[in-house]
Amino acid sequence: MRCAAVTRYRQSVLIVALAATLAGSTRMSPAKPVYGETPGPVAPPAPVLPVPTARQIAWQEREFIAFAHFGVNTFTDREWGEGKEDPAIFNPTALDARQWARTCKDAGMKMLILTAKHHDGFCLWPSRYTEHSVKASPWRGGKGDVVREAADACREAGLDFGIYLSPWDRHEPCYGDSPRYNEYYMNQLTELLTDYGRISEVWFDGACGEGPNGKRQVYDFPAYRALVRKLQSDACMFSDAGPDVRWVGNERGCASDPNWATIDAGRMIVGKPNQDQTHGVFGGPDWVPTEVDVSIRPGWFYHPAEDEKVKSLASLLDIYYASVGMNGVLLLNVPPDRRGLMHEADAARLREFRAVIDATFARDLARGKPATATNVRGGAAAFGPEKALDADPSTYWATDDGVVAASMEVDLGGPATFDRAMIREHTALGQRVRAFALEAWDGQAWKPLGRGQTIGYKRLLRFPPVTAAKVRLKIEDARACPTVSRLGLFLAPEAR
Ligand code: FUL
Repeated sequence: MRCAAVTRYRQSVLIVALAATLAGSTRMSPAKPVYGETPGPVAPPAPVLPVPTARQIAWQEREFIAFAHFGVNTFTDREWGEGKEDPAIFNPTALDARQWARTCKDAGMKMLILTAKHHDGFCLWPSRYTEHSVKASPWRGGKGDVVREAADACREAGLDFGIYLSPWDRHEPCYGDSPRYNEYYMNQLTELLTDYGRISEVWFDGACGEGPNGKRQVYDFPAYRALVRKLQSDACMFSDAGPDVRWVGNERGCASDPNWATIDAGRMIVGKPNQDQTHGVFGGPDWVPTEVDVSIRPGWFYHPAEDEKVKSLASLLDIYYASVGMNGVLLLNVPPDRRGLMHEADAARLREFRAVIDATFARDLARGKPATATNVRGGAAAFGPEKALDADPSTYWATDDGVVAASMEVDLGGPATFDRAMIREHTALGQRVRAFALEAWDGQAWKPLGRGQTIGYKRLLRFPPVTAAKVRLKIEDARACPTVSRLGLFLAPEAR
């Protein structure tokens, strides 16, 4: 539904732009309209390429998603299995995928990505292409299918579902015989992409620990990608190099400023992360935004010894502001334990986290306030600064073509206290802003609250509580006229 709406929106943007261009060419004197009047349609800014696809927009709008690392490692207390594990050890005593879905849903996550196969090669579904799977385990008498239970539970809870299928496989004998293993891998992908309903993300892990004397497998990524596109055209593919979503370059849970949604994909190689992972490339030719993967515990898999080491609330909040608040999507791993449940300690921490995020962003002190701007596109109310303060995410403040530095000022109608700001660009028309600053009027002068390079889909700023009656957003530089769809001001519960 959402994808169709986005496509329709794009079509209407193009039609409006075309109509306005034709109308403009016959106009005798293009007198500048006075802001607030209705001088006829003003064309929206032309897109600045590249722009996100509908599937990438849907992915970014999820903002916060879950990873579930689960498999033989859960039972051996390891992070990387060797591929020699006896399937008999896989025997969760109380597996309940609905509890996973509930835990994720309550945390405000929008999708769950399950490790259908990790590097050890053990498959959580009864693949027809190997015996090394749940069907050789005692769990559910060898008739179980974790992928099925997880996919069904997610669908029932209204969560999207994604799969992680490790290319590196330490069990499969044909690994290293490149054509044969590529066929094996694609057969498994086909099973996962045809038998489990809608798959919204496919995670291609670049890790390989074979070492200099290990097996050499040349992965056929172009063929893998074509297969995903053919079987699940809405699915986003993650890897170091995209094509839809890129790794952020660390597993600490932070993107850094700048974090451009664009890269030069031709320079990226899966398994060989480079500097572009972290920052992207401003004005790069390919739209491949960052997914920030991090675990709620030190390890990716469940280890009983880490029950006391679940990340603190403060650390999860830092991660949130450095990922969702830095133009990324947060992929937080919550590993099911040996019972087959997400652990109580993790679930409790997620509830605390959600409560703080909800309370922080419940009341936007700038919503609906009057605003002025140094430049408004065509002087048209449709592109006025109030559009960054309304409840409609599809409207935005925009300037005239060529105006890449401008500011908007919000009148809060009296002193208001806040310590968080949310700024967003209308990224359906491309990521434009390259430098901005936020300031508050203290009665005598403008005082800096924060500045940065990246805004993108969403930028969150944290600063000590400030009381002010006016706030100014300065766009200092942009690739093309800026499109600001949101300026929000909030007070976190910690400061109330
Ligand atoms: C890495 C893997 O080696 C880890 O085990 C984990 O799956 C992480 C998300 O990606 O590359």
